[in-house]
Amino acid sequence: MASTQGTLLSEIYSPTDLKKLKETQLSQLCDEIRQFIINETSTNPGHLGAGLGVVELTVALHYVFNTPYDKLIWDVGHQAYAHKIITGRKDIFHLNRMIDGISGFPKMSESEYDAFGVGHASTSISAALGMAVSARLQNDNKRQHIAVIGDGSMTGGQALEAMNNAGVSKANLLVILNDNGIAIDKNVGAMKDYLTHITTSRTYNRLKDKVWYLMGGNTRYGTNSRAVVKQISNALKLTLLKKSNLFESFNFRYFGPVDGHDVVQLTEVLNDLKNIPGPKLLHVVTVKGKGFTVAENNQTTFHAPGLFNPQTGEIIEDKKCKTLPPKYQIVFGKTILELAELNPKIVGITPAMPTGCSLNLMMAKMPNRAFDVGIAEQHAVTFSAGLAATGMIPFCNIYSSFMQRAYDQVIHDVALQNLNVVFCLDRGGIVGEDGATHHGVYDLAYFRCIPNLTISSPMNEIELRNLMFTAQLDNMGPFVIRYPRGRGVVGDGWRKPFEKIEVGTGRKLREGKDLAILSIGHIGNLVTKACADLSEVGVEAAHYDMRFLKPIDEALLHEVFRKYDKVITIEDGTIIGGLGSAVIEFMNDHNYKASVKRLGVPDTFIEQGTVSELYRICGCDVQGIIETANELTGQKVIVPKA
Ligand SMILES: Cc1ncc(C[n+]2csc(CCOP(=O)(O)OP(=O)(O)O)c2C)c(N)n1
Repeated sequence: MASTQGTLLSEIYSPTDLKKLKETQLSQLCDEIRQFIINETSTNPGHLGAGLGVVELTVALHYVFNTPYDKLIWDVGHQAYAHKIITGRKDIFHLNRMIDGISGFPKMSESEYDAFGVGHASTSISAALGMAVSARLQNDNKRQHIAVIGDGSMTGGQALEAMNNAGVSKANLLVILNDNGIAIDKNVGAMKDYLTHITTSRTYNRLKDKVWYLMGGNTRYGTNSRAVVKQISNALKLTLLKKSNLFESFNFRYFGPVDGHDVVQLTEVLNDLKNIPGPKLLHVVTVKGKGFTVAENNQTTFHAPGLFNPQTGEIIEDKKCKTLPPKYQIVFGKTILELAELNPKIVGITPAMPTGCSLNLMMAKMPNRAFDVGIAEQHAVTFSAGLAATGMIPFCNIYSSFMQRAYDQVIHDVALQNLNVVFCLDRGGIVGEDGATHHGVYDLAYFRCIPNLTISSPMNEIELRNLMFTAQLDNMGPFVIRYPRGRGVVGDGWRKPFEKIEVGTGRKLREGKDLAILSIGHIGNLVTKACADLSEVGVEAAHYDMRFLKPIDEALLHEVFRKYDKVITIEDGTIIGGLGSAVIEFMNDHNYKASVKRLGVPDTFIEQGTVSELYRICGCDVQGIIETANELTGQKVIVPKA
């Protein structure tokens, strides 16, 4: 059920309702939206800090612009909760990120107000530019196109490619740079320094305000904003902002910085900007977590805090967690540190996810050997290639779904050069509530066709550790280790002495008689359970943990096809192109004949939900394995024990 709503918010069902409010009421509405978001996310976890930071901006945008006719495009989209609430999804917001509920990100099929589907960073300016050019080609010169992009996402290469293109397009495009000084972890790089310089340049900001005031009339920015803007812009910016204004050199008119929490001022500025044609950038300064002290003070934790107390902000930990096995990301973080202490050539790289992937542990202990390169997956891969080409052993940790960005860099810069870069793909497989934009289900298929790559996936924490150890041994070439979001299965005893795993070898975990089940990665633990359940009704299934997709263990596959004519393959990835495909290709190439059933993610986009709900949909949970085994062996269906 939805949380209680304040008096103003309870009357808002669309931007039309919002526009009925007086400017003086907007601030109260913002407070009510903020409280609503805090209450909702405290019981139904999602992204919090970024959304709290843009409440005023969101209200001002829908107040001033004529959405959905005007196109409003959010970058990443994790900050778009206020937008969803204002645009008709308030009463179903308690279903945010749930199966059959609403997506945690803007999604075109969900609402006409979601002008573009997002989830990955740095796409908003390209999409908005495309729409602006399209409007011009269709003789629609009135439509406004607004991209809202964070300072972190602005560092992504695609955002800069789009700025470069937009600057010569004369398109009617407004880029709003939402500068809160932080990505998930603190923002990094030279652009961050540059933005800090602008926002803290007291001389520039004092003079800018003075000029605007002198030219002003009704609004703080003047009745004739075009004239104002022209007069204040170049000289002031050129002389006072470091060298020149970066955005002006992209042919954008630069405005700001302005206070992103003064909703009335924002509406005035946006109204003024509406009348200025061509590409322009408004630099808005906000605070991530605004209005919720604990979130303002712990911005990384409150990016997506999980369950918390809405009054105190205290995070509500699941007491069971303390006794559960460690998350794979922690095993990665602790193991790379251990390996790096043994091998001075090892370095760590992450594109903007140090806390998410736990490279922050190494960054704290070895700041010179662990790098956060910003939201820049392509660069992260080629930067790693450069390190490897000159003798280092980079462990480049990228979430599987974000690795999609860097496909060419993996082929062209690493595999073709046969460099010993170790790719640790975190969040491989179905990730749950983040949904279709974030599932890491394509990697096994998209990597399998690349020469020189070793592709592996551990079934538990010990295998992850040993694969990491193996990957840094001499001349291993490009080496992929793919593991899921969430926890392992071994628990306390995971930190065993390192052991080399022979590349290309799988393991037989269970002998069988009636059929064989071949798995890769953590999903193999479901097979263990399914085999035990099947055995109880007299079906004996062999279980092979293939461990390597490439090179695949051919000796093991010969054994499987010599012994069994009923085979199931299972993977937490697309059915097309992964383990199942590899096994069928092998069977065909060696003239074996068997009934092979492939379980995995079907050829459709899987939306949000819990991992177990989504596994059920894909038919690759314990029940799905048992049903498939029954189908192959002609046994009666049994219901697996919970
Ligand atoms: C291509 C890609 N890489 C990484 C991420 C993970 N990610 C989600 S939000 C975020 C930080 C974005 O920072 P910023 O643009 O400054 O927005 P803020 O959260 O501060 O509002 C990152 C790195 C992503 N969504 N897409």
